Amino acid sequence: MKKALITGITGQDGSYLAELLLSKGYQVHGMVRRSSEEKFERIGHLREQITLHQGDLLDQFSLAGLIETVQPDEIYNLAAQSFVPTSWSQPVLTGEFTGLGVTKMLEAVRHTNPKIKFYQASSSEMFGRVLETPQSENTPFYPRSPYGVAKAYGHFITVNYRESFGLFAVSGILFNHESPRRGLEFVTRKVAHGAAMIKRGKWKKLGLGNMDAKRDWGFAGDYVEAMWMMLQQDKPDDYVIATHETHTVREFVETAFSHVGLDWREHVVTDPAFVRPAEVDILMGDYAKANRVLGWSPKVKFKNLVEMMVDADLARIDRAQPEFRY
Ligand code: NAP
Ligand code: G4F
Repeated sequence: MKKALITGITGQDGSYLAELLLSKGYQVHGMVRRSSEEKFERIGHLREQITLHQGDLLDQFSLAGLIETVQPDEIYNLAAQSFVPTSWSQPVLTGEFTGLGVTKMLEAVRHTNPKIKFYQASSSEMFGRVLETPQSENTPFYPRSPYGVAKAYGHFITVNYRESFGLFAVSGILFNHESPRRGLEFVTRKVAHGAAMIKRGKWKKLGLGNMDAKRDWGFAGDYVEAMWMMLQQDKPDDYVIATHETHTVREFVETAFSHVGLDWREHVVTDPAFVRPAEVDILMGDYAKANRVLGWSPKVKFKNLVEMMVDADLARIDRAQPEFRY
């Protein structure tokens, strides 16, 4: 039985990845931060099948100790400060979690067991002010936020440890991926949840920032499969994971509101508080390499994704259940 260790197991991707690995017969271990209150809603349904260990990306010794204890075959490093706007208000913390945290993980792997296969959660945010469209593994980076800068560091340190020490370390350059488990502050979930609240008469208005921004949105359940596939290859390499489609935030809003029979123009207002100091105007990924080498392609299309998210929020409101209990 293979053993996997997931950092960030309480997050959106961590929960889908844990489900996938369990379905493949893995023994799944997760690293969680100590908190005064346990909030493990996304993995609540898996608690009896997984083992959780306390650790923190800021604490080098906790990482090495954890790897020593678990002795995993594969590590998926998903933990990060992942919300772009927070990276402007907490740039140092973001650099330490999202950037230096990767080096701490790689050092722990190198000194504990260099045979462990390591996945780094890199991001299309590294392309930032894009130098070409669509973006591929060969497109240079031009990050536009402290988060993007930290991810670029995490990407290159992963490549560097592969080349310097021969680690099986891969960087998955994943474009935006969403689901009903997405955090409420991200625009897709904010819109899906807002449309559902307005439909049920609980809210009247929804304030958004830049609706002209374009993103390549896929389904998180599809994307965690690509993470696993990257670690099953004979050779470590880096891959773009995307849908090769791009849509504006406005299109997402239109699709969500029309799904519940509402005219978005009557409910959505612009709120400058959500406009960023620097924007990533357009992302669209070319996943040809992942398709050719891994045999991966996205399954869920844009419209289905939007409708899935809105339906999940409607159901959640109707059951009056707390966030993420589904
Ligand atoms: P998420 O829902 O925000 O989850 C982030 C996870 O990281 C949570 O489990 C969080 O734990 C954990 N974490 C944060 N700081 C930590 C620390 N110092 N020590 C230990 N754990 C810590 O993010 P996601 O959407 O699942 O994304 C997973 C990864 O992929 C992230 O690295 C993200 O930057 C990257 N990524 C995401 C996307 C996307 O579109 N979703 C695209 C490209 C890359 P708590 O529950 O304790 O907060
Ligand atoms: O949903 P977002 O906050 O995601 P963003 O910034 O693209 O980052 C996500 O994807 C990255 C991959 O490219 C990940 F690495 C990262 O961890 C995260 O998962 O914003 C998407 C777009 C932006 O252009 C933003 O300006 O939506 C625009 N937007 C417009 N109004 C808004 C809002 N974003 C948020 N969060 N809230 C708004 O009200």
